[in-house]
Amino acid sequence: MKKITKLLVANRGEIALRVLRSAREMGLKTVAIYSEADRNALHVRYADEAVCVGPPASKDSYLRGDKIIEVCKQLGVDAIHPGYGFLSENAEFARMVTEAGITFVGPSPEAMNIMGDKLSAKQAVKAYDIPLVPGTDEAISDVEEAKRIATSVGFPILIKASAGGGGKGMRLVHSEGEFEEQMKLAVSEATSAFGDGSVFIEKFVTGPRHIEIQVLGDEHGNIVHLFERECSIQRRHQKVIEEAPSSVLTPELRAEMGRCAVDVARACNYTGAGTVEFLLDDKRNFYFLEMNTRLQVEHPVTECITGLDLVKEQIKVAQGLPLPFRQEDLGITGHALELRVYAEDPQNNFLPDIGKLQTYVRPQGPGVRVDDGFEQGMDIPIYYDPMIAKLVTYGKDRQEAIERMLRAIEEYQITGIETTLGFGRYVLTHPAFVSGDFDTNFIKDHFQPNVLQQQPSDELAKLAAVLAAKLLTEQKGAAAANGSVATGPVVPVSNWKKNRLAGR
Ligand code: MV4
Repeated sequence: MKKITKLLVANRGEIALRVLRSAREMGLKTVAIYSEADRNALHVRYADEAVCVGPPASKDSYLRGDKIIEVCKQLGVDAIHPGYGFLSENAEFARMVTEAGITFVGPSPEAMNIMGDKLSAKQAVKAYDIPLVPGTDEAISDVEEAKRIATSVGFPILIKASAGGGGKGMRLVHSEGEFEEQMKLAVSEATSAFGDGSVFIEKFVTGPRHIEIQVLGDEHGNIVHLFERECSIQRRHQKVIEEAPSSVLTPELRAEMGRCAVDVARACNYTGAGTVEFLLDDKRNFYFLEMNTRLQVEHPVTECITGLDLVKEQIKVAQGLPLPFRQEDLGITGHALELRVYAEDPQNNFLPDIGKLQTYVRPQGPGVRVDDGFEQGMDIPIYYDPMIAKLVTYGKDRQEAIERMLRAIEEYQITGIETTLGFGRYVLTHPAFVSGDFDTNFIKDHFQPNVLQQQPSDELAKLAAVLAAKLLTEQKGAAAANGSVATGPVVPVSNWKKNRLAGR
């Protein structure tokens, strides 16, 4: 047992606060780190101790692994939780932490290295029966050979950088004539972006859904999955809405994808919380894409439907404890949605809109969870990700989760900056979203900035949602997005300031 008594959170913002909360519940002493831009941040105030690790830029503070380890030694910290982003998937940092005698709350550096590279991930899972997108499972360097392979796979194809991820370093090739030029570009881009020019080919799956499975492994060889998250609603590889469970998975498909996800984790002796990403095509074939070796932003929806605290599970596993449940003990209850609220202006190409949170009042009430790291009066710093909050709602079914989300958006009061709240409401009331019939092209297909300008009453929005949802329940997903919902997408912004709450 590597007993943890004092935990340092090597992160900032909402995830730092979220991790600190679970640590506190477990009776651990807590340490925050912060940059000069985050002196007044909530995570700094929440922790028992806080140490400034440098100037605002991430590379001078939150990415300074050496300084962070130094802080641990000075304060007698025995474990580091890296959150997501920053150093969370840096195998070298994990190794340095371990070598300093500190517990890294996360997988081994070896597992991170295997899964951090798409081709080595494909190689690792080869021994298992896991469906991969047709293409190459080795780096291609010879253009002529690559062209032959692409032709036999069939266009359109994607050229992907092995070291890439989250959409970085991908090139779509429609025909043989474009191939050579695109491959040269892909290799040179991968070389400059990742210092590794390895690329491979995959058949392009058109209009896929992005479905990911949460896994959890311990140091005794036990691995379970915690079901899926549907993450297809994204804009330029930035997720906007996530939900669990997905409305397209049958129990059989869920079990099959779950088994594959567990095998992917087994292929690298995974410990801790991880996520296995799949594409699901329109015929419900699924393909393993990549594994993320960290706790993800959208983990709260999984917590809602499983009743687990993933951060606590991570910390217990890091202490060497066996998982306290088996796969057959786990189940799904209810439905959860997460809306990422960004300080961005949807009317202006989602440009980050930093500034002071003049008004900041969170929604409350049944089935609402807000994970954030700000308070009224605070400035949103320009140096980091513009996400201000994750608005999570939970209900007995999908319809209740949607209704609660719409109600929560209405209650949310934010002024001083533009946010994506109204954009979220647009998506949540769109018949294609409400019906469950959407894929990763949803925003491309259904959103232009001008849709946020017409502002019918919010009652109408609710009605639209309810109508479309009813249609779904009655016709079990088959119909819906066939145009029979006349109301169309409705309503942009939070209405609170106009009249509603003031009048009550
Ligand atoms: C694909 C694909 C279609 N076919 N691979 C984008 C992020 C990275 N994790 C993988 N991505 C994709 N890989 C094949 N063979 C389409 C995407 C993709 C996508 C995937 C998940 C969520 C949103 C997406 C948006 C555009 C493209």
